[in-house]
Amino acid sequence: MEQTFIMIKPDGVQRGLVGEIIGRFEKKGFYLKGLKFMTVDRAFAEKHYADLSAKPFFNGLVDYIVSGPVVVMIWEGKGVVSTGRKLIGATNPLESAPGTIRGDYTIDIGRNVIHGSDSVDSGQKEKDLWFPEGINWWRPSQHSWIY
Ligand code: 3AN
Repeated sequence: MEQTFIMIKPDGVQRGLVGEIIGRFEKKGFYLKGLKFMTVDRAFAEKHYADLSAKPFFNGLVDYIVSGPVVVMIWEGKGVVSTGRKLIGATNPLESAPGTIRGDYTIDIGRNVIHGSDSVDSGQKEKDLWFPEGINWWRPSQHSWIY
């Protein structure tokens, strides 16, 4: 079953959006498979955003991610990578549709509340980076109410 890595960024935590964001993924029908509340250092944030290291906003992005605790999660379900990104909305909150998380709760691309993996492959890599200890073992197929 497909999995994705989702991070509620420091502004999402500080603005009290954790429950709202988790609720949107739960109500859609995805399964929460891993969850941690943690603070990371610059080296770790730089590793997570390594693909963006040449961008002019890279240092500011790292400052932002290390500025406070984040909530990191693994969500599982059919099409969770692309549908998760639809729930999140476009990168620039001024372009994210109302009804999406970014569309409803943020206006600044540099404070856009949440991260979601952009492919199944990067989801796997981000899971390995953020959850080196592994995640919970339970499977949706043990239950019948969604699948
Ligand atoms: P997404 O998070 O929607 O996949 P990416 O991967 O292009 O978007 O960008 C990663 C993160 O970098 C964004 N979530 C945002 O916090 C930050 N970012 C992207 N573009 C800019 C920008 N032009 N100025 C400041 N921060 C940016």
